[in-house]
Amino acid sequence: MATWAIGDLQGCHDALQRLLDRLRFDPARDRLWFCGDLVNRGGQSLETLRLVRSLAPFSQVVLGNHDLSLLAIAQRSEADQRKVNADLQRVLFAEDRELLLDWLRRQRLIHVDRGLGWAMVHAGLAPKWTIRIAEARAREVEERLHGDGYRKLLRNMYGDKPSWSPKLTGVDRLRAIINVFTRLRYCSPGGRIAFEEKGVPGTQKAGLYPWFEVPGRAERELRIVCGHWSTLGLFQGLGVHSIDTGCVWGGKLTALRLDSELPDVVQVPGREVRAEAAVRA
Ligand SMILES: [Mn+2]
Repeated sequence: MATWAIGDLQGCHDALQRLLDRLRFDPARDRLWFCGDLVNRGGQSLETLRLVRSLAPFSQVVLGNHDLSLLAIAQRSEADQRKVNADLQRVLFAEDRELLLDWLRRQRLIHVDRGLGWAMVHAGLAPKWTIRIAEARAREVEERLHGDGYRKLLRNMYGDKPSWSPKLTGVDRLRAIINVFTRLRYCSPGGRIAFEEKGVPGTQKAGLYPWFEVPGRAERELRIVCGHWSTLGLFQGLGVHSIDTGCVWGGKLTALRLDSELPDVVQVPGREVRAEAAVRA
């Protein structure tokens, strides 16, 4: 019995298959946690969604910004859906599109397992959020996303503002919660997200901190596994394990074992990328 968290796949089906082989993943015995961003850019988003959905009885998935973006695009006109990249179009025009997108929409923003001692989010947590507060904020979005109001939410999801504040209401509140869970890397001590900062720590503007290093941040009783920050690479510190190791950019795909005292890391080569194409967009 092993529980493995797996980093951002971004449509890299072959790398996931390599990793499952390396882990000798056995659904009768093992469990998987996927950190989100299952789709986009890797060229095999359709196959990746099919495979991860087939593993649903043995897995937990949290939503990433690219997953939500795919769900939002799927609400647009057919003409607009034809304007997105070929990798996402293969999902949008697949015969099993509704099956895959309905399943994706029903995933969560945070997964917590107190018995195991871990929580999983795609990007991060706001400075003042304990695990319990984060769960409550996530439930607000999930209720809307899993229910009849999901189309309206997806239409109004995009935008960098406002910053999270407990006083927010309506769609502004849900957008701010989504931005924290799925897009955060750096923020101010007050929790304003610096969306433009994507580099390694040390390259950010003064007054900004990686979300897990913000002075005065809340105590968190569980270890946190997350993805989203490929330039950070494999980072393990301050109770945070960040495991997006740039699979889609020709880096590695990482699995982190969660059910052992000392977390154990397994990596396989990511997507094959020609040098000139390996420029991060
Ligand atoms: Mn992401």
